Amino acid sequence: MEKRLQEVLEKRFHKTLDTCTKEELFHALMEITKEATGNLKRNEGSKKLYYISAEFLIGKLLSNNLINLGLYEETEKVLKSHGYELCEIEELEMEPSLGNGGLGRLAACFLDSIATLGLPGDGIGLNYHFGLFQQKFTNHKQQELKNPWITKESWLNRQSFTCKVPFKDFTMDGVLYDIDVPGYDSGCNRLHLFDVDTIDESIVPENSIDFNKKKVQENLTLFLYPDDSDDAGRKLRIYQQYFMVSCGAQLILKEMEDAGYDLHELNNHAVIQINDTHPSMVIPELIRLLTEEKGFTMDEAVEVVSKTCAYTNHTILAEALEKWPMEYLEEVVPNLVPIIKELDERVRKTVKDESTYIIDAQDRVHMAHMDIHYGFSVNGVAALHTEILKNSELKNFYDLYPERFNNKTNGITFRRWLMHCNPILTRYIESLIGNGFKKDATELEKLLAFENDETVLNKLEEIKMEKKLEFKEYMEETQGLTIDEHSIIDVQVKRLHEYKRQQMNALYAIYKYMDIKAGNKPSTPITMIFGAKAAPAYVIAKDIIHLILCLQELIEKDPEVRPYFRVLMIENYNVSKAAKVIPAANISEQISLASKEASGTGNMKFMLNGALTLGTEDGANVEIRDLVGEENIYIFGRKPQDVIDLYEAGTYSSKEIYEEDALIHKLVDFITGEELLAIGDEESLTRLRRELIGKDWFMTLLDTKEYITTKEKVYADYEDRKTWNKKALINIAKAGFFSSDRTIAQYNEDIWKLK
Ligand code: 26Q
Repeated sequence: MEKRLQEVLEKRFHKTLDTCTKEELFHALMEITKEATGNLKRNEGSKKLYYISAEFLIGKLLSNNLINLGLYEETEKVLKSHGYELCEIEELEMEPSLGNGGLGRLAACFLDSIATLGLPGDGIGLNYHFGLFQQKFTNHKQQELKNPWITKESWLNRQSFTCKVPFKDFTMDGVLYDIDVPGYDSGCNRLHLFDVDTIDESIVPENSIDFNKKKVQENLTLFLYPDDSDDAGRKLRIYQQYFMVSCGAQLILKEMEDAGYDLHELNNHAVIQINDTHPSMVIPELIRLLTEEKGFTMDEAVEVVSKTCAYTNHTILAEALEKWPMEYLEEVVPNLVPIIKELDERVRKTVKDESTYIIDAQDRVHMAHMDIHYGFSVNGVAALHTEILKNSELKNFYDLYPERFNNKTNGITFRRWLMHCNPILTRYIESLIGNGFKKDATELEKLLAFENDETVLNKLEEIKMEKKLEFKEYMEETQGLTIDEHSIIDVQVKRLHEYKRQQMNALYAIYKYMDIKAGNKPSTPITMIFGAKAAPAYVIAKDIIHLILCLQELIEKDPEVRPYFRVLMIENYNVSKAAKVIPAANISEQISLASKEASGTGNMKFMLNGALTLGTEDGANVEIRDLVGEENIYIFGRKPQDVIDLYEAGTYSSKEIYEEDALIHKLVDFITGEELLAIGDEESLTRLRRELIGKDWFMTLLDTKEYITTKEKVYADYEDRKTWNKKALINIAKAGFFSSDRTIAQYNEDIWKLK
């Protein structure tokens, strides 16, 4: 590595390891890493997976690629001997923000595991120039800025493949950029990101995310759409989706033909995993290409496409299920309209249940319905989620096609979420149980042999302290906030959404603030940390951020409370910040309204790094509980079935709770009390308080009391550090199940069957 680094530095910059700048060093390292990845063998076989997704939240790549290539430690040593730290070089890399949250990050973890397991499988997505917006806090509010991440030299490799995508009044030329995906000690796959050469980045002003939505040729791949985006952007979203699937479908067919396969046997050589409904138009697009360009009859095309496509559902929120007005499709993708109508007709001929039709009475196209009728597999992302799909949300489909439904509980790549983000813990685990867990994560269970070993438990606590200190330094440098490393670090980081109930955590903060003001000081100080982006058009979500930032300001300025209790918000929460805060956490907040969080994956990352979960009976929390046992997790709140019944009955009234419960009344009123109004914006805080009392669609007030008592118990339990550390050890030991290597092995075994 040293020799090669010196060569590259000399050739490119006429510098040496001792004279180069950090930027030059970063570029040299990127070049060497790309070269090493390029030399890996491609994973190959007679059947290939295409994982098609509007989001791939891959994060920074330098360190992870070095780890997977087996070059990390050597590189670290070489740099150290010349006075550099690899982690400071890593800071110079821009983070691609090609995803919103869980779904996008899952796709990235999957790519890592697919390559690691040696399976031939590529990702297909879009190359958004500004990704998701960048978040800045101004006047205690979220401000959105563009987030350029593509530098002159980057991980993107331009390819020669091009294709034409026909829209209504014009055709666009798709171009392709690939990012190599090296597996851990394995071969290599690719992430294909499609783009257009006519994009004009200059139409977006500085400090803004506004642009002319009508100029599709210039704006198509500028931004990733945040969920719940405004109506004006919805058509553009269809343009993006169609562009992605048409380019993807053309690439797939070309690869199949180049390999000499008969397209009538497409399903024997390709499987397409549709990541939520965002890429669903790949089904009618493939049918269009096969019938219009490859001489297929409609019957032949429908049959082979149905045997090739599989669909993953990531949400049970009705409002998040995509239903596009036919009118929009006619305006954007008229080529697909007759095909979608034909697919709907075929359903109508054989199925009585109107609720499963693709086109509904309001002439809206239900993307998920198309996926289920014309795909061979439907999966949920955690055991509970899949059961809810089968028994309520998609019951009518389950009755039709029970054999298509299956569960694939999500997972995370341990290369990023243990080895990279927590090398000291990784090394310590290795010293205890050897390095077999790096290839087989279930070997972490060997740690259970040490559950009563005080030396080991103390060492785990020391490692946590070290990660807290690193995080403290980072927060000081980036946001000027000095964290008390001796405090309990209690973290809720995830997209902001009412169903995830950051507002309930904020109500707890109000409770604690008042309690301390009343003279009850906690024995160990508490630091509550939030990190979340809100969709720019999601008003209440932004109000919740405002509330949290106002609480932060109130407490930071209060010398009576600040030494004991603080509320801090991480600005622009993203993958790299996740990798910094998660290893420092003692408590993992997973407090969604039961039945609403399909799985969650942050919960798995915290557990793996020795934090204890404070959560509801939701998503993968249920499986975490089953693995670690009731005594090693804190579960509270209304049960999923109760919540489903409450919605069904329509009897939930937050107003009643507010009026009958004096404590809740006080907490909710504090939102518009004089302390916060002196800091924040009256309109925003009033709207939030009114929402909580008048609607509270995600039932915050239902669980608030039990949340407060449970959280008090968690904090009290922290005082018995030995028992706490034992619980942490058991969480780490039981995390092996949540390796995405396991998830991918199951996808392959049950769905993909790659050869
Ligand atoms: C839809 C229409 C228009 C614009 C945007 C969207 C849109 C964008 C993103 C809808 C949904 C998303 C993202 C969903 C998501 O991240 N779901 C999460 O997926 C994770 C991986 O399976 C789960 O762990 C989480 O529980 C689930 O919320």
